[in-house]
Amino acid sequence: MSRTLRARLLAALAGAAVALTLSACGSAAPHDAGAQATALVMKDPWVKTAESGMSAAYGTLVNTGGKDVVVVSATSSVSPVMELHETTMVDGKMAMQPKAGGFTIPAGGSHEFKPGGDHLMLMDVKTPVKPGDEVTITLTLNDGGTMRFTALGKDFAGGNESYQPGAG
Ligand SMILES: [Cu+2]
Repeated sequence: MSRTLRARLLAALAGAAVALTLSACGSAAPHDAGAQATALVMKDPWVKTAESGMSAAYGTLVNTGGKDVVVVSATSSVSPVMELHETTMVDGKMAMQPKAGGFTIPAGGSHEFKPGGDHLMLMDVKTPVKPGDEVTITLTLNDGGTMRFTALGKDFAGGNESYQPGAG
């Protein structure tokens, strides 16, 4: 390879690197309020079937972005009132209570919602949730953005921890 050709090749590669850097910056433009919201992906979301009353939604929330995201509230098509719950031991029994401050999904990390652990609580189911039903759930994030996903209705016998309103 001639010296001139090598110099040209290097210059071309450097140019490509600059172009990549520019486009990466462009996608994170500050005026794009939806940028952070789209960094969250809910994997395998499902909601426990229920005729009425309380139920819960589960799944794994993945943060593909470079910033921590805090989920501060939730609402759904079948139960407008929802709470963010954690499960703890109270007097030797599993009990759930609102999670103070919401759930932080670390940058590049994930947070699992599962029976017996953290979950998205449907406080008052108005429309019965049957197996296979699609329930739209909207999460509100600490930056004011929202993130929406569809959870599938699924029969499940567990996740009946007693509720400790306002505990902790
Ligand atoms: Cu709960």
